[in-house]
Amino acid sequence: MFKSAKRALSLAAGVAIGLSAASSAWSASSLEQVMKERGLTQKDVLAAAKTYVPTGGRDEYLVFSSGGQSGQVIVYGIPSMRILKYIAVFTPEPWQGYGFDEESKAVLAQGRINGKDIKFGDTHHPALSETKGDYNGKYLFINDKNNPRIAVIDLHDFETKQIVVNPIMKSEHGGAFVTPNTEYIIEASQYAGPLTDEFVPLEDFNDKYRGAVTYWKFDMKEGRIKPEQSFSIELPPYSQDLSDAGKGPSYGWSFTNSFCSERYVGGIERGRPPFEAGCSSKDTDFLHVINWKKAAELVKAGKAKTINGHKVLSIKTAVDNGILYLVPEPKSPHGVDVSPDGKFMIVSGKLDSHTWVYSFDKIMKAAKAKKFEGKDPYGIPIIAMKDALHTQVNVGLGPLHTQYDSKKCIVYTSIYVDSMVTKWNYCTGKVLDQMPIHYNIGHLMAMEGDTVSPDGKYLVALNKLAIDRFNPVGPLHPQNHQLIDISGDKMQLLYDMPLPLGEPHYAVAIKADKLKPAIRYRSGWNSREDKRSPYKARAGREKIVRSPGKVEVFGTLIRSHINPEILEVTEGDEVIIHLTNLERAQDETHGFAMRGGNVNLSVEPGKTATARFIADKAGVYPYYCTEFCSALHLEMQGYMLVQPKGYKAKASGMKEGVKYTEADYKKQVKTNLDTQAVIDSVVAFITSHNYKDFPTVVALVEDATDQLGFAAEAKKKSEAAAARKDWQNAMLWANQWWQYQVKTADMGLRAKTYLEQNGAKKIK
Ligand code: K7E
Ligand code: CUA
Repeated sequence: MFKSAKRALSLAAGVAIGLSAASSAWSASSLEQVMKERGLTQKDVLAAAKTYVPTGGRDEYLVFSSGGQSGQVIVYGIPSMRILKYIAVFTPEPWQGYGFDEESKAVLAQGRINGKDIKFGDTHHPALSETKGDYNGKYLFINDKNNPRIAVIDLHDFETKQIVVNPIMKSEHGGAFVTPNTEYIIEASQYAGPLTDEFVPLEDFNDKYRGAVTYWKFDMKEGRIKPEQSFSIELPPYSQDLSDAGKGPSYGWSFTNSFCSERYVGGIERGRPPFEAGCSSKDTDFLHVINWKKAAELVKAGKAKTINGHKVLSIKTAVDNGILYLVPEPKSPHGVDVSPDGKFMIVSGKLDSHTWVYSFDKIMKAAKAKKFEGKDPYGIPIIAMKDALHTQVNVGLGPLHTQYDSKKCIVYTSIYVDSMVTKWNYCTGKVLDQMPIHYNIGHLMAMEGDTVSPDGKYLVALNKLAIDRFNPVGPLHPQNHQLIDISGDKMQLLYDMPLPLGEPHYAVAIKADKLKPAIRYRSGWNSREDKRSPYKARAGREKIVRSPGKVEVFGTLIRSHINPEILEVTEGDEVIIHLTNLERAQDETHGFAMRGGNVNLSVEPGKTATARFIADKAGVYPYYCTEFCSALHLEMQGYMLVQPKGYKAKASGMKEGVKYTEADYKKQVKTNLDTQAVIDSVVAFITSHNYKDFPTVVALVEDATDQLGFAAEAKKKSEAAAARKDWQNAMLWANQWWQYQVKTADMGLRAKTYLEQNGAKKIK
């Protein structure tokens, strides 16, 4: 009865208290005592207080971190560093049903290469969509270094909607970076290759291998990349690296690094020194300076050639039209980061101890005056370093990436070899502070640090190694993100967070209140394509459609049953199961899993998802809901019966385990009426308070009202059966009526507790 629901709730609370009580520190009464027992210093406690988010609290920033070899995106909060989600992108991921339902299989299929399904991606650089150089909270993009691809994630539901394969690159690294209004998503190649798909021997490297930078056109309204409006610029085979887009005065331009401009091709087995020797022999490499705005006009004017169906501007066309320049940059550079005001670009050479600050203004002046120090072997004009440089600062050995503070001219550079962060001023060229990092920092990220208006506050060091920072878990270690307080003059280390999911190369942090994710889908929604599913089913309209060799189910999910519960098919049938989650309640996802065939769906409220498979072996296949959705979740089950060909069903009906009497029915009805009285008292409490001021409670009340409606329907069926003296069905429907009441009571109680804890006021 209702009491049992209450008991279950208090039981859960008891368990939670028991757990915390197990730690002796918790039971200690004073802060000093806890510090003593746990060996914490004052500094530790201060750091803890700066990161701790009390139960039920929210983080100020959300981070989207690359998931490296997992092919996913990791979402976590700052300052708490609590992981909130892994977004499946290039890789099948069962929890989200990604790569299991037919709808998401279609998304992954967009990323096929040479007709092959690619089940792995190496994600490096996430980028948030921007308007006027600021994050608008709408979309996230991320690249796949291994299989040159870019994915589009919609932040309305944190799902991957599109994957585009780069038609000319064989490898990439310099993606994804966006232009200030997300006109384009920039993707630069890494290891050079022929732009076509043919075989070309390495002996032809200088002549026939090429790099490129692709500008993917993005339609913000539709939320999709438009491949037919996208284009690339052919570049020399220089191993292009990271990119960044200009803004403000440099709007319309983009910048791409390179390494191995020596164009050295290794070959240890041929007795040649390895790549690493030949790729670092010169003192400088090249920064590519490209006018993407003019390039787009040239493409429109028909100046591009077509390779693999994709528009490509040749080096010659780019040079002839003054949209491509080179500037020497320190040996083996990694990041290029444009300042918030768009006037400077900071570049670091991994094999150097300096960061080099370039002035966009100086570069433009030299370009206009045609003041070049020469041309590279491909005819691209080279602007002398002295004509482009603003300043050069000694920051430590192995500088990689730079992020901007909210304070003018203040930046933070990750120093790989010396394993530290250097804080410095790029206007004066002065180093201000240095902090050791454990161990070997790669990227670093400040809050909204790559926008036109960085927030400062926190910095995260994305470290390559964890070594001894955490409890050992075998030879494969997690990665370590270290949270640093940058609000003062000196940097303060606050927290170490292990990330056990691939190598997160880069991350971006957005103010959490800029995101407006949905809590449910519109009913019958194909979330992967963002449109109403033609396969949606409504309550009471579920059906099974049969044709020769095929069974198609239009079913529903709602606490706590799957409709259909019995599915009979014939061996060899193609089975297609469309399931719609009828819930409107927040966080009432149902799953659907069946033995033996990779059948696994995640169906969030409102969603319609499809499983398709061949029932190739006769037998019995239980299926069930995989999310603990209610007290009767375990009963959210069913059977698929795969009958052998030619099977004839037995004539007799199903035998039930228990025979019910009129007394059973009456007892159940009494329980139901008692439960109703409790529900009524909860409802009275809620409606006598200003519950409409609490959106959480309004949602709970909506859900409870739905459940109560279902209860009323079951009640009717039970009473109709009782009138026929069919005590079996009367009792079963009375029980169903009670099941809905329990769900109602559960919502009601949650709403009541919420109101009590959040200071609701009595009205009238
Ligand atoms: Cu690992 Cu940007 Cu791909 Cu640097 S990247 S460290
Ligand atoms: Cu639905 Cu468990």
